[in-house]
Amino acid sequence: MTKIVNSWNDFDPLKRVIVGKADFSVIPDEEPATSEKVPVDSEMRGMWGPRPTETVEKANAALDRLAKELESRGVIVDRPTPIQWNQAMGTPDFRVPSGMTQMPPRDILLTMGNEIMASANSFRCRYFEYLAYWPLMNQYFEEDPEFKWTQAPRPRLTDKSYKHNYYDEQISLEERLERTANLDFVTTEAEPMWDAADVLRLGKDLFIQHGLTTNRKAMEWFKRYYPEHRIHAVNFPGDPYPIHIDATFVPLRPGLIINNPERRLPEEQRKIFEANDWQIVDAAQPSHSEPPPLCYSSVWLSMNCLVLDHKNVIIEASEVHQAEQMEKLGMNPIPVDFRDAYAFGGGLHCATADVYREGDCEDYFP
Ligand code: DAV
Repeated sequence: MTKIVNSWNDFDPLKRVIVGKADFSVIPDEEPATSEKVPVDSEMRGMWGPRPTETVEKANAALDRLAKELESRGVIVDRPTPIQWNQAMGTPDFRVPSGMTQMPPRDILLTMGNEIMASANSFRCRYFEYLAYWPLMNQYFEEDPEFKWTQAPRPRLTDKSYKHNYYDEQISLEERLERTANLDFVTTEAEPMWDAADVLRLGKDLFIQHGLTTNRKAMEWFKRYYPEHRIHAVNFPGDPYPIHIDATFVPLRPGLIINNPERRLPEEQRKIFEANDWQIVDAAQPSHSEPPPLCYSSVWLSMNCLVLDHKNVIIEASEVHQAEQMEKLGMNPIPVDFRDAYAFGGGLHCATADVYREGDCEDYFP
């Protein structure tokens, strides 16, 4: 029996990680929570169904490249068990024509020390995604006597969980930004809802983005579930589609965070970092002006890197400006050709979930 699960942040030495798989991925039909995520000018509007096979194969090749790079550096890589998402699913409260994917494990799994918790996602099409990770969770459970296998309270995702007609008319970018500034999102406060990728772990402190995928009630739930931790709700007024914190606010090592220059953390929320001598640096510009086809995410996946330790960081091979900045910041960027996986839910950080990093739960903001 060995210790398999341990991770308190995104930068201590990575020893074991889950890398997603693109098999059976579906572009989900619109539902109350998802249509808001699809930009109006996107070619994805109104489309749903299995993703083209060729794109799935290319995404899997990119994910395999990442896995190989990690293994060559001594990191153990675990993979989920793909599920056929192209089938109708339902609960007593809702029905959906399909699931979505098991690509971005970061959205589903939150590792807190020796615990891995499946999140309370707001997309109905992602309700059963955790099942793709259950074989791994069961394995960790059998092999690691201290592993805590947890599931956050399952949201019911009835119609009460969403603001309907929230985006009925095509609203302007300005209006979207105004709504972000006013913390007015498509999800209601009917029940706690959160995506694990909205949670930034820095030891004793959790910085959680309040946005389209995580509501305020989730913050309250975190406070009660982790009474030993400090929970900080953060928001980034420059983001018209605030989903997930990992293309917005990305720690590289203790004391250093890169921040999306279009989505800067408000002055008030910067204080805790400044008071503890943390440096917040504007991230370099992305290399691309558009995301790849059929992609939900923005070009800022450029900063969605996977930190291996306080020096080494995997970044997307085409993101040369980000690489240059990493070097200037004293990091060693390791390029992996990964853009073919972007459309399946995100970049290098999204595509992974921590299993083991060396190190304990530190107090960086005493
Ligand atoms: O900038 O589109 C992407 C994060 C996906 N997990 C963005 C956020």
